[in-house]
Amino acid sequence: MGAGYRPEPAAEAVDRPALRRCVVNVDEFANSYWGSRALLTHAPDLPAPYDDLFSLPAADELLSRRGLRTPFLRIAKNGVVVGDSQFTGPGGVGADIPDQVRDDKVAALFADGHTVVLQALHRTWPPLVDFATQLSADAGHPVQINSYLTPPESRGFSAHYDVHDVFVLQVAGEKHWTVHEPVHPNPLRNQPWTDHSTAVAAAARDKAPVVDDVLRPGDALYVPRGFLHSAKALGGVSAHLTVGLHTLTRYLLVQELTNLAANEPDLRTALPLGFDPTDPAQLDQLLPHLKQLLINHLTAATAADLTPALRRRTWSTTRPEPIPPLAHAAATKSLTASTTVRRRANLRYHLTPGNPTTLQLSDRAITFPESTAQALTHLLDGQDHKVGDLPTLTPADQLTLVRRLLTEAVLITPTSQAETPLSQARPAREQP
Ligand SMILES: O=C(O)CCC(=O)C(=O)O
Repeated sequence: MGAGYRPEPAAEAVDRPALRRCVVNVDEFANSYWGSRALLTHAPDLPAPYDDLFSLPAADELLSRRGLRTPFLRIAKNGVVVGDSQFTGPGGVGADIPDQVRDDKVAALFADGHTVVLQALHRTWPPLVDFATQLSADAGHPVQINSYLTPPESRGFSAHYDVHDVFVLQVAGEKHWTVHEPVHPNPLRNQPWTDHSTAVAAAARDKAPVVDDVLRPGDALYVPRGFLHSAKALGGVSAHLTVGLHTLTRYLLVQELTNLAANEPDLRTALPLGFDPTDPAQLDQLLPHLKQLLINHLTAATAADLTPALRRRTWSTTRPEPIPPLAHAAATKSLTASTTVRRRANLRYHLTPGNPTTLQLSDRAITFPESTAQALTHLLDGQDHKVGDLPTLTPADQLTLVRRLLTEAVLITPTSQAETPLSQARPAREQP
């Protein structure tokens, strides 16, 4: 599998509806831009503007009526971040925790030219919860969403790079963006721009930008991680969504491959008595043999050795479709043979038929009798199923199995889910 390998999309993300709102041609994006080039797409070429996802009134509601707390908010002007205490305080009786956002303070800072950043909207604003869930299924990488609200003629942040890829989706107003090639390509999460601040400032000042353009409502800009960027609002208030893809990298696989070395007894032996690991001469004596042991170990490692660790590490980074606890409990209680159920969208799992049949989830494994394997395979395929139609089980066993999977939050009943774009689109990451 070479560097240019492109996997087929997960079965139920084939249409990639969220990704298609960010780029015109998904295949061209995957082959020619992903991780390597910035891409600006203007609204007329995209399916729809983004005002169904977020808006200035939505931002106002979050800032004034939702009891938002830090760190769900950041405020900055011209590259200087404002301390939390300047815009937080207790919320009054019954809500006196002091880290709550003060709407009056935010209003004053915004009027003074500060940019307000609403963070983790993929957790707090329902249309963005659904959009992030779908996009992470479409892209195969975990997604977070922030929004930047900038007053007219203002700049919140100086040139910097992010350690994740972003789609900038312009919601309201106009913002002038400048994007430059990286000074440190493909930064890992522990390689922030502040480690290269002098080079970043020099490149942003002296080099020709790869994007130097104005984003207007409905435009989308893809900025791969490492690319330097800064932006300034033009005449009106600007609001954009920054949809961050927390890129899973080849280095992640390298880390997990080397972690497997912990299973090799020879690699766990003690260093010689009196050994000084900071002395290059002593290390020189040891390294050739050690490297050879490691190479032997890496050469023997298989994909099957790696997958359990990778499941543990990656599955918990993305949340599946939300479940409304009260409606879900009511639906579970009133289950009958005619109830329709389906797998919870974007739930990560691995089913191993056998005695017992094991369903591996992100945080636990559940076992079932072997006789349920066929019914389980049906139930997990992402489609709607009537309980009474499940194969190979008696009516009583059909109900028992489905009730268990509802209780484990593996299945949902479509009727108990809110009518959201997500529940209609049924995104999922299929794991055969
Ligand atoms: O709008 C700005 O000032 C910067 C925005 C930014 O860095 C981002 O969206 O990632």
